[in-house]
Amino acid sequence: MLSRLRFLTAGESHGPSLGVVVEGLPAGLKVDVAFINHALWRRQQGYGRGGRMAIEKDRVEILSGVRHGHTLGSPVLMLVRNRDWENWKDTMSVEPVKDTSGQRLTMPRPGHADLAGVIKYSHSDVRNVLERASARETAARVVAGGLCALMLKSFGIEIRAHVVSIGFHSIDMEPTWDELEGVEESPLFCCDKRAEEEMIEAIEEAKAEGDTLGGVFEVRAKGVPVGLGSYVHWDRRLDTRIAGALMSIPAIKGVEIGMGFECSAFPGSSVHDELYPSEAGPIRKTNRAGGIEGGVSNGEEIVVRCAMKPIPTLMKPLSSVDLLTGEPVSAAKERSDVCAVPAASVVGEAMLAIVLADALLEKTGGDSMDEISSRVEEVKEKADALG
Ligand code: EPS
Repeated sequence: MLSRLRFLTAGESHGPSLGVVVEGLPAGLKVDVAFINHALWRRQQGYGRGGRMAIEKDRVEILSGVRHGHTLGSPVLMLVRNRDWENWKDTMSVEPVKDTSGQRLTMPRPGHADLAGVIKYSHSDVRNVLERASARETAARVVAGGLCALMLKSFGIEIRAHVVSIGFHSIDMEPTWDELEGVEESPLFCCDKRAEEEMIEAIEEAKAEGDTLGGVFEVRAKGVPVGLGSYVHWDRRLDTRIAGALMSIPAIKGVEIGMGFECSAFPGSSVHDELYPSEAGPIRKTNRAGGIEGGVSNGEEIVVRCAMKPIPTLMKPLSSVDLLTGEPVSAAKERSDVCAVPAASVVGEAMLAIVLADALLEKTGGDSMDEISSRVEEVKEKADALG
């Protein structure tokens, strides 16, 4: 899916740390650690988060690939330590422990990777699955995405996300780019105060009932030059790559770009973004395509929405089957979040940043920021020359 960048995360939810290696970034990128830590902080926020977030204070540690504040072009290895590891040293011990039979989890949670995971890897303990399937892994993605976002930012490309709905409660507006600034000050990263109040109430109700809630978040990118992605092959289309990357976020069940599913109900005259002449070349007055036409970025804001299912760990557990006895039981109860849609929106930003950084590198080539910089200017000038 990625053509110039590679990244690989590692780590279990209650192990010593999460790690990520990012490879393919140009040399000379200024690394703003505070920017990455701020993204990590935002991922921990959001009304409806559980007890774990009170324990963790996620911070990036850079172990390679950066010298004197700039990337070297070599693989960047980064860690986020799990503070909760202190409480899990025996359960998650790397060394063999004497008798683990008493600790074994055998009640898979419907909707989680638990059952398919134990069958796939021949595990006898659901913990061997859930530790890696946990959305804690997304902290490592936020770190990788933070580096990519820094590269994009230096070429004038910015990414912002916000929450569109929680359960049945949706915002009643289409926020402008500027209205998304500072959205993190809202406890739900939501621009619409009325909807935010309803969402908070819904989360409180779900919590009281031992239930969980999903929702929809939107991620946008501004300043993306024309021509990222391609219409010539299915796997080089920008929309293919964005949809795949966003779909890879745990609990995401749907991804749409621009008008998305809604465009299937309307005639072409109400869906396509008409072109008008201007001094700056052809312009559009609408952006129903969400910044991508024919698999290629068209210079408008990229707009992606993701539907997140409710978290499958319920305090009022669903029915399950004990894998030891085959008898009906209640699913395992792990400490969890009631709603993590705001957190997922930050992961959405990270995944979009990774895809766009990769597509920009593919378009502009270059081993160093200097080389890429002049190519980015050329690409932008070409679009401007139509004016
Ligand atoms: C998460 C950490 C986890 C969960 C959550 C995401 O911590 P713990 O398991 O110790 O409570 O809060 O994971 C899930 C919701 C899940 O389904 O796995 C995090 O850091 O984002």
